[in-house]
Amino acid sequence: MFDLKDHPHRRYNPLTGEWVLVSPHRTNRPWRGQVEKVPPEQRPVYDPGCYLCPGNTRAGGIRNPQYESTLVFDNDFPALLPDTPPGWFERGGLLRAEAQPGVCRVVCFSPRHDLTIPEMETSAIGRVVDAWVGEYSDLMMRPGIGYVQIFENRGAMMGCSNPHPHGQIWAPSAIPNEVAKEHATQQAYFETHGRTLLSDYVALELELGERIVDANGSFVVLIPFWAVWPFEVMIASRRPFSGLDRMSPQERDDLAAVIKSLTTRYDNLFEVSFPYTMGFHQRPAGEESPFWHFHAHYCPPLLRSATVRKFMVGFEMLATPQRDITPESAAARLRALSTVHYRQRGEDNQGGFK
Ligand code: H2U
Ligand code: ZN
Repeated sequence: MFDLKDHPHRRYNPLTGEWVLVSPHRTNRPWRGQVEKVPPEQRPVYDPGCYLCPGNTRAGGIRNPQYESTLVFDNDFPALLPDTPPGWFERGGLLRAEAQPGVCRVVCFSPRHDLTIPEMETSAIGRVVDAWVGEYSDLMMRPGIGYVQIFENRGAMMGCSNPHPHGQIWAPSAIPNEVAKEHATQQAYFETHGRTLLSDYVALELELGERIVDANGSFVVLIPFWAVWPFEVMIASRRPFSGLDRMSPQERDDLAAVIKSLTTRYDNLFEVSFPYTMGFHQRPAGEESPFWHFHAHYCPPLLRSATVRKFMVGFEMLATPQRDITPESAAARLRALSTVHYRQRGEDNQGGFK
């Protein structure tokens, strides 16, 4: 009699080995509350006070070039420093520390201060993908780098300090926690089944259909069965390749296309520039890992409107994350949304800048 649609249950995340509590009975009624809208923010194409705009001076005195598509530079306030001396600390087996050399980079997605990823043309997003590919390939080859984490924090709600479209790359010497979990689970799955965990997962989701948001020839966009955030999404490649550097030209174009359509749906959901943290998970530096299956995670905090967010507090912080809205209903909502951006509707301009 147990029904995923009605009864409180926990769902297993095979990538992390962790569980999420789902309470669907709390949202069986449609939401009737008010949906607040926030007035659209008007930003200039160029902001003389922005440290990411072309030609402006950053902290530390370096002047940005008049770049035309993307700009990548070493973070002027890096959390990791390349020349950190190796070393470790240990007391009684309980106090352990290890030096962490590494590199932090900033990636500007566009010279335009006023754009966001969904408002850029697919070809311009393709050049952002090229920048990510270049950085991943380059940093993976540097001695002492263990992992290259590419990510974007979007929106003030996610702690992003500047609306100019940009992301970051942190490349530490050790494999970070979340990646280490996925490394172990994917390796174990591959050893048992001879296929990557995500190829089998994606095939299952395509068969069931209810959590699929979008797909093209190379990528599938879905809300994972075990998603924690209300509109958390995974973009997974159809072909099991291990990192950005292994993409074909077609896969590069198809990745840009799903990034544009997903972020457009996100913005259209509450007609607001949708905040999120996104990032790629891919093979760490070192030996080839056939079990690693390239994917992106998008974790947006919003729950019901432009201003009502989900908090990870209480039970979730101390015990297990919990959600009310099911991944299936969240996927149905995202799937139903237009892939024409709400700010570009009614205009001839279909794609934004370049
Ligand atoms: P966030 O707003 O997503 O935190 O990104 C801004 C990054 O840009 C942040 O990591 C860096 C900050 O250290 N930065 C520079 O490298 N140079 C500057 O002149 C200002 C900010
Ligand atoms: Zn992952």
